[in-house]
Amino acid sequence: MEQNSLLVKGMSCAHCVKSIQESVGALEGVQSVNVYLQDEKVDVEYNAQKVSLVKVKEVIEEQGYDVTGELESSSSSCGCN
Ligand SMILES: [Cu+2]
Repeated sequence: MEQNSLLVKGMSCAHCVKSIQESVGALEGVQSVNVYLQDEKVDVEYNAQKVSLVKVKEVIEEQGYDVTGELESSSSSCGCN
């Protein structure tokens, strides 16, 4: 399971939170979605075999928000694969 944090601009109320949670959460392979309105951050946990981060970003952008970046994966991976 991969975990990433995306920086998302344009979220302003509980409705925004809900629409992102529902649209991203509906993707196959997405395990959990946490939206932090104050931090303009969306944490997503997903199965990389089933869904890509690119797809997650697309879905957020389809809802009318801007994905401006991503934070390093919060799992303690060493990156050597
Ligand atoms: Cu809103």
